[in-house]
Amino acid sequence: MAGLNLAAPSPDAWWRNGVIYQIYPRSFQDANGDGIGDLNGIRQRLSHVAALGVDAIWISPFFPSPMADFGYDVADYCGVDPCFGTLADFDALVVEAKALGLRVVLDLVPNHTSHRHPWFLQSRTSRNDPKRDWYLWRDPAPDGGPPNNWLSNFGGPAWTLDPVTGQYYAHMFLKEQPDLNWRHPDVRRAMFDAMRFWLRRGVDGFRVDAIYHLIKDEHFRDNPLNPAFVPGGDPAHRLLPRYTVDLPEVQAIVGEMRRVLDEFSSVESSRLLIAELYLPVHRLMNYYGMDAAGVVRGAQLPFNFHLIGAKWQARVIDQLVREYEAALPPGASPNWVLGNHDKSRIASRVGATAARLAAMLLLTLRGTPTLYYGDELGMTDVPIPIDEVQDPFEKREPGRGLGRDPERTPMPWRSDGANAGFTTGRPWLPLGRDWRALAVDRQLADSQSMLHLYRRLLALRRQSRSLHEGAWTPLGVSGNVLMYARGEGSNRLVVLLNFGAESAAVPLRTLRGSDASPLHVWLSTRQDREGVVADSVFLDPEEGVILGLVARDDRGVA
Ligand code: TEU
Ligand code: CA
Repeated sequence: MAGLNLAAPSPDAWWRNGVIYQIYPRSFQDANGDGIGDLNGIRQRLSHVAALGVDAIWISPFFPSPMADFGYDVADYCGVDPCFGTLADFDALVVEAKALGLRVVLDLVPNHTSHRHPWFLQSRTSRNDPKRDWYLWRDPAPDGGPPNNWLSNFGGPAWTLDPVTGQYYAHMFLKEQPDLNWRHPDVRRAMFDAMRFWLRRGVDGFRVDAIYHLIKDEHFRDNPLNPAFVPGGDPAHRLLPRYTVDLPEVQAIVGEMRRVLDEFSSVESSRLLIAELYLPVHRLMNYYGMDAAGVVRGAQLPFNFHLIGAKWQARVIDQLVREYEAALPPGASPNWVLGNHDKSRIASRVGATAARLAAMLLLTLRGTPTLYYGDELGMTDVPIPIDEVQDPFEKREPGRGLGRDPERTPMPWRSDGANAGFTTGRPWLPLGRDWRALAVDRQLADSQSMLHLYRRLLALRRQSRSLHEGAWTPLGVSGNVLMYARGEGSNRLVVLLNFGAESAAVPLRTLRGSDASPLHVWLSTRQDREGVVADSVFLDPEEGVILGLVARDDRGVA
């Protein structure tokens, strides 16, 4: 039993070493044949998620919505859109998820509501309406145009003139998504009550959408020009979002949200706050909300999206992980993300073989990984014919590669039949051409599939204390091979990731330090090659391996 290395993590920190799986509900499983995934579909597929070996699901919005932004335009924070099911379906989903050991995290969209939300309908009726100040209304500029130069993330101005009262309202996204005024105490109260509604129903936390936008400059100053803007790029990047993003007051709100979650936390189980923020590493750190005693009072997981934009080179990733690890305040937990419903899929960004390497990277870094549904199958971005485009961003800025439909296509479950077992009807977005080869049933039958690699990696992470909570120690870069260790002493694991298109040899003496014993291959991304390595590790192009001092067989359980 040498090297046996199992430990129960501290009970309040399920999320600290847990793995989160993001479900985009429209595209996961359709249970009623209308071509749109739904809550009952998720229920049918929970066993897939549990067998994968993750700890929690985060479900993108399923609340009543006109679907201008596919649910990120909420018309009722305390309900279920009929296209996704009912509140009873949701309650059943929670019960069934818990029974399988899965936590449930919801998507909270507090920055804006739908333009059809009763709050906005009331707010727009008159300048004196009690709900007027729940949103951001301003007079036109002297020329009748928008009050300032702020831009919508989806192209065009962040202001729309409402003829009813002759004022403009602000929207960081679509005009169908008016921004709430988070300086108004009643807005905060209303949103916190919506959180409590779901917490009482047993949810384990929230991923909070666009959280860094919550507060805008109170003087409504113009944003400065972005000197690095390249014409033809994302039009929202023409300006630097100085007065619309990451204002210091946001952090106080994050603290308030956390206190709402803590009302429902217990020693056995803390409720989780995940903050969606695209920010440089040093600015992310503020969102932990460390207090003087070194306790996280803000978001436990301010999303770290840096792997999404990083250049796919060992040296770049090495630098990124070092910078991020070094920036973490003591007591704060790291987290990593490869993709989500807004970004090109990892397998399309780096290629099919390197996507296996990316899986090993994601699941062997320290902290909490978030997986995007379908990445465990190696799904790629699916080109969408122009007449089938759904995403409003693509419709507003067509043909520029900004649209998000390609990474939101239906999950292929079965290689037989017409629509991959996703729906008996017509899927709301087309399946990728490779859906038969990618289907879950096919991959289950192939021990070398991406799905089995994900399962093995997740199983290893669960079994190995070094992997799920051990220290991360950089071992440098050799050529295009990224090298790091997890854990200490005889339990230490070494991870070698060959980012290069050439094979590589890594001499063991560069890894082992003073320890002279041979290393054992625990897992490779390319083939079954468990065995002893005595001198050098030879890596195929884009191969990753996990090595241990002690052979798996000698370790008893792990
Ligand atoms: O995305 C918000 C967000 O921050 C991104 O759109 C961001 O501006 C961009 O990706 C930076 O590169 C969230 C949701 O994830 C997205 O699906 C919604 O459309 C949006 O908010 C509005 O709710
Ligand atoms: Ca459906």
